[in-house]
Amino acid sequence: MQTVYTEAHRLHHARGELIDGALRPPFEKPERADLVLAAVRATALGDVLAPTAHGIEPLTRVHDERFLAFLQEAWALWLEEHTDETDALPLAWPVRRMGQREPQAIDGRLSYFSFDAFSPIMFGTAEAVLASADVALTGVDLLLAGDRAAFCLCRPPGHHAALDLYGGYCFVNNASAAAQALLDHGMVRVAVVDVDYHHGNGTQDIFWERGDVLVTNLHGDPRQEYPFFTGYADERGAGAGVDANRNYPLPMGTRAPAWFTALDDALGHVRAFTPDAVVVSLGVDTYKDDPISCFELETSDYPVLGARLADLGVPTLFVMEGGYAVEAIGTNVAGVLTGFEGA
Ligand code: SP5
Ligand code: ZN
Repeated sequence: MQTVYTEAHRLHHARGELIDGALRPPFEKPERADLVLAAVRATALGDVLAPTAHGIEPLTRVHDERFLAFLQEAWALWLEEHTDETDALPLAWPVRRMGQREPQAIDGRLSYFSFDAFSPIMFGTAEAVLASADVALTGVDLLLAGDRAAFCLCRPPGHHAALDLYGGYCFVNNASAAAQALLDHGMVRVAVVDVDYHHGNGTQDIFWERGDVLVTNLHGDPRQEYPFFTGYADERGAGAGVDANRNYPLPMGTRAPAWFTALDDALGHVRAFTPDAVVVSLGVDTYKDDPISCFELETSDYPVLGARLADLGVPTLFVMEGGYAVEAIGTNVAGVLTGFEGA
C-alpha cells in the first residue's frame, strides 16, 4: 500500500504540554511522524507520496464553519493580546451552570472552541492541520482510484476533534473527513474502527445521528482515562444513528487476549454493516511502554491487528492518530500495515 505524508506537520511543534500539573516537553511532537515514516520506508511497504490540496470544503462536511475559521485566525488573534513567546492555550470552559455564547476575547474564544488545555496553537498550527487533513483526503483519492488500502501519516492527529471543538492534540478530524469524503464520492456505508488507546470522542460526536457511518471504538475506560466524559458502552448513537456507535471501554492493564476479544466483537458489527470501506483510526498508544497510556499490547500484537482488519476484505484507509512510546511507534505502526498486507 502507498503512504501519504508531508513535511508540513513540522509547522506544528508545541513548546510545552500541560501534564501532571506542569508545562512539560510535549508527547505529541514532530519526531513521532519521522519515526513512523522511517519504519514505513524500511519495510518497503510501497511508495510515499505527497498530499494534494483539497481546500476547506471537505472539512465543512464534518466541522462547523465558524470553528474552522477560528482555527485559521486563532494565532493572529492571540498575537493581538499576547506575545509570541508562548503558545496559545485556553483556560476557562463553558461547563455546567454556564452559558454557551461565543465571547470576543481570544482567551475566551480559545476556550469556547476547545475542551482541554493540552492542545497548543502556534504560528504554523493552521497550516499543519490543513496539510494533515489533505493527507487523509489524498488517501481517500487512492481508495477511490481502486487501491485496496492506503496509509495516511497524519500529524496532528484528529479523532478527538468534534463538530466545533478541538482537544487531545487534535484540531480537525482527519478520519471523519475521510469517511465523509468516501460517502460524498459515491460510497453508501463506511465503518470507522478506532483502535487508539483514547476514546475517539470527536468521531463519535460527528456521526452520532448518522446511520451511514458505523463508528466502533476500543479505549481506556472513561472512569479512569482521558477524555473522561465520553466512551461509555451505553453511548450507542441517536436518531438514524441508533446502534451505529459501539464503544468498548476496557480497564487499565488490558492485555492482548481481552483487547482482541473486544476487537472481534467490534469487527462483527462492522461485517454486519457491510461497509463499502473501512477507516481505521490507527493509534498505537495501546503499546505496553506508552508513556501516557495503560494498555499492555506487545509489538507482536500489531501485525495480528493488521491481519484481522484485512480479513474484512473491504478497502481500508489507515489514518494515523496517537502513539507516544517514540522508539516503538514506527515499528508498531509498520507492524499493523505489513500484517494487513501479508494477510
Ligand atoms: C490523539 C491522542 O492520542 N490524544 C491523546 C491525548 C491525551 N493526553 C494526555 C491525557 C492525560 C494523561 N495523563 C497521563 C499521566 C502520565 N503521568
Ligand atoms: Zn490516543
